[in-house]
Amino acid sequence: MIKLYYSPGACSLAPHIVLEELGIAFEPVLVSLKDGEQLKADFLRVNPKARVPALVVDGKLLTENVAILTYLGGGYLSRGLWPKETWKQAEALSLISWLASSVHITFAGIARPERYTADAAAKETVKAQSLITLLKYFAEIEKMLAGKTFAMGGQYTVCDPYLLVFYRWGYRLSLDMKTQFPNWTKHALRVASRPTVKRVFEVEGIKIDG
Ligand SMILES: N[C@@H](CCC(=O)N[C@@H](CS)C(=O)NCC(=O)O)C(=O)O
Repeated sequence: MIKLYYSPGACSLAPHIVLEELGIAFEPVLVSLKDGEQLKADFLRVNPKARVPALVVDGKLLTENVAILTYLGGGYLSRGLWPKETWKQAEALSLISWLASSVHITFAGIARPERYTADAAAKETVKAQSLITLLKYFAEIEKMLAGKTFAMGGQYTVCDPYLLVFYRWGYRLSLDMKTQFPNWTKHALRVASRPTVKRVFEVEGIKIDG
């Protein structure tokens, strides 16, 4: 029995899409971050870290996108969402680790500057500097996707829905994603056009740009 605790449009969107894509039985469980449900006792009993995604497999908890995506991709290798060759696997791991430890964290500097400083003026500095850093990372993603169908080349992998999470968040920051990041936009539209992704967007009540 697999349960995925998610919040609409949060980084849990990546494993949500992957689970749908794998075609295995799972139960999506809504934890609304905007309503602060991650801090309520019911969810803290599941994940004391108070974050989504939380994947529960046969009663055992797995947190962290890098671990969850690796488990789902590698654990269901025959479904084709994880490279088969060791070098390619390491490359996929390298990408999702960078997304989690650099790109995601930089968003936190913009949306949650209080994690880095209690000083009101310094918060504005953290936000401004984080945006500069984020744009640098977005430019790297844009370059990486040039001439590619998917992040790993021809194969659609768990990396692609994870990239889609941050593409959508670009709109939240009112970035002109289409003009500034045309390669990434093509990639995001390609991923979003998959029937599995459409179904998950519907369940989460989200769109590619909002
Ligand atoms: N490193 C974790 C980050 C998880 C995380 O920060 N999730 C966010 C949603 S994108 C969350 O649950 N935030 C709730 C909060 O900060 O209170 C991962 O990659 O899984």
